[in-house]
Amino acid sequence: MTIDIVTIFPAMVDAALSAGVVGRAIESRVLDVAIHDLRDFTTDRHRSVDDMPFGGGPGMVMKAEPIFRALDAIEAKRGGRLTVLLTSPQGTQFTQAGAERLSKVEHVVLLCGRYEGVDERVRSRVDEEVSIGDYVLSGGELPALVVVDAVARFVPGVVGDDQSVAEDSFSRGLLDFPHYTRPAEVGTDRVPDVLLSGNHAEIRRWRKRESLARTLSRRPDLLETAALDDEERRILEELQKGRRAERQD
Ligand code: 4GX
Repeated sequence: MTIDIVTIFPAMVDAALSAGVVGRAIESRVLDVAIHDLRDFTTDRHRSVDDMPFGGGPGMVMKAEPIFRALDAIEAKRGGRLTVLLTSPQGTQFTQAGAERLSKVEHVVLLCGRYEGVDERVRSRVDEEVSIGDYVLSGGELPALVVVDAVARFVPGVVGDDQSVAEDSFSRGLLDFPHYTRPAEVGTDRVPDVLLSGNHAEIRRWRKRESLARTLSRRPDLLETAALDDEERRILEELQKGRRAERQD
């Protein structure tokens, strides 16, 4: 897949994309990511990307034409249909399922908004408006980076172990189980015996139970849509029974 990012802070986006598994995937050309400085698509002496809002009021609005010229250039370069995303608090919530769906799209473009937002006419070229959560940021760069990271993990070859992507807690709709590494004892705090037992069936069951217990106590909403197997359903029943008993006394 190809990802084009349009921003007024290309250095910020570039720095973030050079680290970790995503950085390695770009370097090894498993992922084709290009960063475009919106100011390169301006035509005035001051390279203006924003202007005052019609109707008055505080703040500035991103101009439509530099964005249109950037999209035209990307379209010409990619030579196929673009799927244009705008990151904004008005968008539909970005989820793990959304990340997986986007990872199958050939050409994705991320528009990073700044200021009060973009001229409304830009939306005629936007396919999806996505929000990464209900809080206000100072620009769309961090949301775009969040989208790139979550989407890239689904592209074959980006994460070393495909198994770990498939088994990722959120892909299965549950919270993760606890992890431990050496040493087996930190002060008096010991690793659960089962993890040192070598009994892999027991370990698998313990992890399922921990995942389910955490999900039940922290994110019960996830249990409505989680795809549970028979064993998980049985363990969940048990946990719920235990919690009901707890509340009785
Ligand atoms: N999840 N922001 C975008 C400017 C803006 C506003 C409207 C386009 C349309 C955000 C979020 C977020 C702040 C990024 C406003 N651009 N984006 N920016 N939360 O808060 O995605």
